[in-house]
Amino acid sequence: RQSLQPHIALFPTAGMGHLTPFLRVAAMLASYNVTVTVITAQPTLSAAESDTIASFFAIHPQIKRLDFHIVPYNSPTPDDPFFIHWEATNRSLHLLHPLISTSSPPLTAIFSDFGLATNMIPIADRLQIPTFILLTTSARFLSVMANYPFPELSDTDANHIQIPGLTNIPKSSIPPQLLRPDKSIFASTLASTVSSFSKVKGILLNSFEYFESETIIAFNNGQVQPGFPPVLPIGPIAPYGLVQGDHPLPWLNDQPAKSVVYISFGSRTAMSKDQIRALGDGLDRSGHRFLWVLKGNKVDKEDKEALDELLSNSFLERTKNKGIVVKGWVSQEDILQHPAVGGFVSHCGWNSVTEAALHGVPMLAWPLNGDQRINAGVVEKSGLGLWEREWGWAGEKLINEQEIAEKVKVIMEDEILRAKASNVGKEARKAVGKDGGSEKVLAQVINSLNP
Ligand code: BUP
Repeated sequence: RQSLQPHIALFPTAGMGHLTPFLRVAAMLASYNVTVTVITAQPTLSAAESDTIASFFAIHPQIKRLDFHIVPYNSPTPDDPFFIHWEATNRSLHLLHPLISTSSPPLTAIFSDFGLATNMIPIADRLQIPTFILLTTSARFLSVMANYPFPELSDTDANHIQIPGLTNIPKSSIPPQLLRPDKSIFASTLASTVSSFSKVKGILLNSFEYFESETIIAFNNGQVQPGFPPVLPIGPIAPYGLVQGDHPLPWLNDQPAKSVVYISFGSRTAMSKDQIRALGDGLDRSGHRFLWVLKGNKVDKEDKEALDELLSNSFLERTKNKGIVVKGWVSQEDILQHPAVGGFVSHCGWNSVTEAALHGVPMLAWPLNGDQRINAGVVEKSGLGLWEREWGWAGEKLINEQEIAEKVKVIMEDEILRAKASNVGKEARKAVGKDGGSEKVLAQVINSLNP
C-alpha cells in the first residue's frame, strides 16, 4: 500500500454548517499537495448544498468527487429534516466500504463528521487507516458532548452540567433536546458518537488556541476525560474563495467604512414572522445602515415567501436608502471582510463565529438553537462580542425593537468592544498565518499521515 503522498477522504453530514468547513479543509489539504476525496451524501437536502458542491468541484478539479447515494429514511417521529438526512446517511454507510477500498492511491486517513464517526470507524479499521473527526462546533461544545449522557443531577447542582477541568455550564445553555428523556436523532447520534471518541486518532477543531485556550488545554491535559484523543486546533479554517449567490457587494462598496451591521441567522434558522418584524423595526430604530439576510423557512427549497410577505411595504419603503434585505444565498465570507461592515448580528453557528473572529468583526450573539448558546459564551468570553442571555432560545419570547436597537448600537458604537474584537482578529490571523499555531498543527497532522 505504498503511495507518494497522503490520500485523505472527507465526509460531512447534511447542512451548510457542516459542508462548508469540510470543503475548506479539503481545499487547504489540496494546497499541501495531499490527494483529497470529498464524499457527499446524495441527494442533498438544500439547494445551497448542491450549488456549493457543484461550484467547489468546478474550481478544484484536482479534488476527487465521490457522490454517495443514500437510501431515504422515513423517521417514525417528526424531527429536524437535516437530522433525518444524517440518520439516512448513517443507515446507508455499510455501502461505503466497496466504494473507497479501491481508491487510487489508497486512502491513508478519513476525516469524518462527528455525526458519522460511529459507523465510519469500522470502515476505516477494515482499511487499516486512522479516522479523525473534523469538528464543526466549538471546543466548548465538545466538552459538553464528551460528558453526554449527563449523570443524574443532584438538587444542589440541578441548574448546571459539570464539566471536569472546566467551569460548569448552566442547563439553560444546553440544547433542550439533550435534556429531554425522549431521544431525538441528534441526542441518539451524540450518545453513540461519545463512545467513539476514544477510537479516533484526533479531533480537528475549527478553533485556535487564543480563542478557546482554557478548553483546549483542559482536553489535552486529560482533565475533561482521561484517554480522550488529542484535540487539534487548525482554525479558523480559511475560506476557499467561492463566488456565489446574490451579491450585495456593489451596495456595500458605496457605504462608509464600518457603517453597516450585517444580520444573518445561518442557513437553517427561520424566525417567527413577529420576530422578523420586530427585528426590522429594531434595525430601523438603531439608526445604522444594515445588510440583512432573511430566511422564511428552515430548508431553502421550501422558502418561497417573497420579501413583502415577511416585511411590510412601509418598512421596505422607509429603509430603502439605508438598508438592504436579501433573500437567498450571499457570500458571507466576502461580506465579513468588507471594510463597510462594522458589526454582525448572528445566531452563532460555529462557522459564522469563526468567520467573524478571522476578520475581527464585533458580534451581537443571538443564539437560537443547538450548540449556539455555548458558542455565544465563547464569543462573550473572548471579547469578540456581546450576548444578552435573557433573550432565550428561539421562540421563547419576543425580543422587542427597542432591546434590539440598543444592542445593535452597542456593537456598532462601542470603541472598547471594537478594539477587543479587532484583537481577536489579529490573533486569529496569526494562528493561521505562516508558522502560526493552527498552521503548525495542520502540517503535523499531514506529516503524520505520510504513507
Ligand atoms: Br445563510 C448563509 N451565505 O447566505 P453556520 C450562510 N453562509 O455564505 P448554520 C453563506 O454558511 P449549523 C449565506 O458563511 C457559514 O460558513 C456562512 O454555517 C455560510 O450556521 C455557513 O454559521 C453557515 O455554522 O449551520 O448554517 O446554522 O446549524 O450547523 O451551525
